[in-house]
Amino acid sequence: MSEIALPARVALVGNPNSGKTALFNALTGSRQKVANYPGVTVERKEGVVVTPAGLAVRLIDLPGTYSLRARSLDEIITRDIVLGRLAGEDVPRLLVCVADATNLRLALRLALELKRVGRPLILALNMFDIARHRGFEIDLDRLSAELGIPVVSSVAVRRGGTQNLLARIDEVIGERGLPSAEGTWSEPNAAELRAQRRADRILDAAVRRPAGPDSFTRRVDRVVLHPVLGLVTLLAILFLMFQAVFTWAQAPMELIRSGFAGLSAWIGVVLPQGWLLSFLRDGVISGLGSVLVFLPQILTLFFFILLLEDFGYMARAAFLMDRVMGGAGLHGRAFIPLLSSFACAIPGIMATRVIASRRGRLATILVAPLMTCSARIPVYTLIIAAFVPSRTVLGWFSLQGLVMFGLYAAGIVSALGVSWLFNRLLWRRYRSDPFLLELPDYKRPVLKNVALGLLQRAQIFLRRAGTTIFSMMVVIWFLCSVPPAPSDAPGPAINYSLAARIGQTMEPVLRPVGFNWQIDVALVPGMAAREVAVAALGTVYAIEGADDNSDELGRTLTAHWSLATALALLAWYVFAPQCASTLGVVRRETNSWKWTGFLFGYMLALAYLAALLTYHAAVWFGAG
Ligand SMILES: Nc1nc2c(ncn2[C@@H]2O[C@H](COP(=O)(O)OP(=O)(O)OP(=O)(O)O)[C@@H](O)[C@H]2O)c(=O)[nH]1
Ligand SMILES: [Mg+2]
Repeated sequence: MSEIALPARVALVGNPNSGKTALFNALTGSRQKVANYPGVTVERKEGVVVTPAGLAVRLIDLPGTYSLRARSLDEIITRDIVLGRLAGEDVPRLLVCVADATNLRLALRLALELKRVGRPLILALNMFDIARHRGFEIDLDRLSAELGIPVVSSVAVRRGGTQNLLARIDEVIGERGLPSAEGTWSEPNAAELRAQRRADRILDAAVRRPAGPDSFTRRVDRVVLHPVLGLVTLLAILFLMFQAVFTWAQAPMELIRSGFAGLSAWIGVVLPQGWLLSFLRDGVISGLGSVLVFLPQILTLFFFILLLEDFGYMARAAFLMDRVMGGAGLHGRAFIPLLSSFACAIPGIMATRVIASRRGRLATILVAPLMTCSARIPVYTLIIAAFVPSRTVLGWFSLQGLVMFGLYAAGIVSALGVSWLFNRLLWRRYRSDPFLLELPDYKRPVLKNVALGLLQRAQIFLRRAGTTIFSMMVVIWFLCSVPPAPSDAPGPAINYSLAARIGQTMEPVLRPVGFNWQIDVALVPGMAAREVAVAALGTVYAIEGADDNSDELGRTLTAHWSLATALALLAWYVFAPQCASTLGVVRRETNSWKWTGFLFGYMLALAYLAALLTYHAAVWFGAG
């Protein structure tokens, strides 16, 4: 009888990109990721709603699907939840089929299929604002009568846009009580399949559609999907992004930097010389400051990505890249996971669940960590800002922005190359199945979504700084400070520390690629999070150069490294299998230590090779 105490579960089921997550967020006040392309949600999420009648309901947001005949992992999750097949979990008492009101054909088919599951079902015609604006005339009563289920309109992104749905949930649960038996579903037989084809007839009876497709979308797509203009647009967008990262972010970065410099000077005045001052100034402030300063750049990049996602551009980019990706043996559906990996490889690797074929998915997982995740940004920009002159080339391109663009391009090109190679070596006769992607209509970006997305990015970054990075800083400071140097020691005290000993042990292996022991030692804690390497360099050099106390790490680096070393470190970072959490997720998603080890090994080999070649080429050109 314990079940009575638990609120009923209500599941949101629907085609990809129909606005389930937007609806879920609106109803539960959550902030799950919403974007205008199919396949955003790959996991179920649960939240609580209280209906107008005061009924508490547990709402579940699910990955999008076209049918219960699931193929990919994300669709299987949806099917199993809908049917209540997961052990130890309640069966949903009510299904809400969420449909994009401007795109009802497949949605009605799904609704008819869901009806066969035999539990209460409501059809929510979402994006009703867009449908009305474009001139759709939808007869809700007729639709409801034809389908034999309640039908409501909804606008997930507008205040009050979910009222009808909430009221109907109250009614349905109130009038029918709560059935709890397991849902039933089986592969439809021929007669049942025919019954589902009624969808088209129902659609014709209840919906009058505008004559043509969305004209704004059509006009934009004429440029954006054009074989030549489309690629030019894509490149221009990427390019603008990296220019902005280096120009817009300068002012706030300067502010943060001088804030930390002020703090560091102040603490030097109020605290006496000693280990506490060293810990706070060289460990905490130098270390964290050298990482936090990159927040504006990270947010600038994400501002663009979030805007494009909400507008509906990303699916077009996937479409444009399909040929190239196919040539490299990647499935068209790999685009979005790879794109997500620009934020972080972890959500990217999870997003590969939308790829049905095991090999296609594995290939994508293996190359996702080559995409330039945001944790590389601090490393890249630190070195670029220090070593690449800040000038414009060809009129108005910033040279620093160009180099950054080049590093991102290197990540993408190597991912394609590696995938191509694996496809030839590992599974020679692999042919991917055809790529079907619905191109959503463009939508005006919801600024609130973008703002919330940025806020979340900032939170993630600050949380990392406060936990992983901070605790690593404590360790690094400790390693750099013990044992203390003998009082008559010539040279900096750090040369006697444990850190120096670790670095010097690694040095013979990494000397050929141009790294000094300070870099070597920074790479180790970089396994916890890539940015830590920057923070570690901040600390190592702060402790080492107690007297030439330059408050800017970049300037210290130019004094200690050759250009060749700096370039080699950049090359290393394009490939290095850093960050243990990524390896953890690869292990979980592939369910194989073998592939995880393979990933680590091949990336490490590439990193070493790339750094080696870069270093020697640079030395040869006189940059040693
Ligand atoms: N104008 C308008 N836009 C909406 C509405 N509902 C959702 N959107 C937008 O539609 C896009 C897709 O919304 P999501 O909530 O991510 O869709 P989803 O069904 O969760 O998609 P998947 O997780 O990929 O299956 C986003 O850009 C939303 O902002 C609506 O009622 N009106
Ligand atoms: Mg979603």
